Formats: sequence, structure tokens, C-alpha cells
Amino acid sequence: MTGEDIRGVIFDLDGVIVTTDDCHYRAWKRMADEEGIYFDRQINERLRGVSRMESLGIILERAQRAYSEEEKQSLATRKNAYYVDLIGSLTEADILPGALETLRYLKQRGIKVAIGSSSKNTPIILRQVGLTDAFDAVADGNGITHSKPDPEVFLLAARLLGLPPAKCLVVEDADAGVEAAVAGGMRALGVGAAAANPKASFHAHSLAEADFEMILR
Ligand code: B16
Ligand code: MG
Repeated sequence: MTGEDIRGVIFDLDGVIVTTDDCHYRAWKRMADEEGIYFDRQINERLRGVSRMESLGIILERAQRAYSEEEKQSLATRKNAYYVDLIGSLTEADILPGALETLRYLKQRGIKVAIGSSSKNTPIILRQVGLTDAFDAVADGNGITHSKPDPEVFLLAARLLGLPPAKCLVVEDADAGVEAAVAGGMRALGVGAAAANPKASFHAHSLAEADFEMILR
């Protein structure tokens, strides 16, 4: 399948444009340690692209007791405070290799670019790394009810770009995100942890290695 009719590229944020994945891990780890809940990097892999409350649900699978809804809200709020503190130190240096070059290349070819992220902290992250004005549209966790693998965030991004889903390519590092793209009728480029996802139409180790000339041919 070629990408000759791709008119817009929707980028996932965490793990594709910026290295916030380690901040998520450290914030969840601190909260889990304080609660005496076992949590490691392998479990953390299951949280990629998944919303904050759904991520908490996965972490609580290892809890020794049941938590009430109120307690769950409070744990999620605590984790987010740790996370917001950590992302306060992000700078342009945390933009992943190849991201800026890719954005420049796509703009030059007249391709529209958007963010499609599950994160409610998307505006803070974009501001921290100096990319607030780099996208034609931003769809994030603040504008949706269902997170990946539901296609809602990508369908919103496509609508904001004024493009039908079939003309959009999604770049994702999470299996849940690749599934969301396909469910929304879009093609996906799998990178990082999703580089081997068979549901993606294109694959690359990272954005730095993605061949957009080939993808858009
Ligand atoms: P927040 P993405 C996702 O971002 C992260 O991969 C996931 O780990 C996180 O739980 C989710 O955002 C929600 O983030 O707590 O900041 O709202 O990969 O969709 O850009
Ligand atoms: Mg991601």
C-alpha cells in the first residue's frame, strides 16, 4: 500500500515526539512504592497510550486490597502531581530524534500535521519543548471521552485538520494507538514499542529512521 493520498499526519506525543514515557514511569513508580504496590518497567509498557485512570486500573491489579473510587481519584491526582513536577524540567532537548526534521519535511510538502495524544498534559508538554505553534491541530485527552484503542482522539484530529480519516497517517509508539488508528480508518506508522506491530502499514525504529519520501510516494 502506498501513501500517495496521505494529506495529513497525526502524531502521538508521548514516545513519538517527546520522551515523556520515563516521566510517566517515575511518577507511577513513586506512587506505587508509597502504596506498597509492585510496579516495574514491564508493567509500565502496558500503560503506553492508555488514559490516566485506565493506567491506574492496570497498576491496581497488583494491589493487596480494593480501592474505593474516591481513593482511586486521589491516587491518580497524586501521580499527576509527581508527573507535572517532572515534565516541568522538559526542554527542547527532550524532543525525540527526527521529530523536528520530519515536521519540517512534511510542511514543505504541504502535508498537514496534528497531535493525537491521550494526555491531558499535552498543552504543558508542548509549551515546555517549544512546540505549541508547530501543529495545525491538537487533539488530546482534554477533548475526548474514550481513550486509545478507541479511535476518538484521531478522528477528532482528522476533523480539526479538515481531512477524511482515509487521508491521514497516524504515527504511534503504542499498540493501543495503532489499533485506534486502524479502527478509525487510518493507516499507521509504528515506531519504538510499536515498530513491529503487524497492523501498522509502515514501520521504523524511530522517526529519525522513518522514510517519509517512501511513505508518501
Ligand atoms: P495524562 P500519548 C499517553 O500519551 C501516555 O502514553 C500514557 O502513558 C498516559 O497514561 C496518557 O497519555 C495519559 O496521560 O495522565 O498526562 O493525561 O502516548 O497518547 O501521547
Ligand atoms: Mg505514545
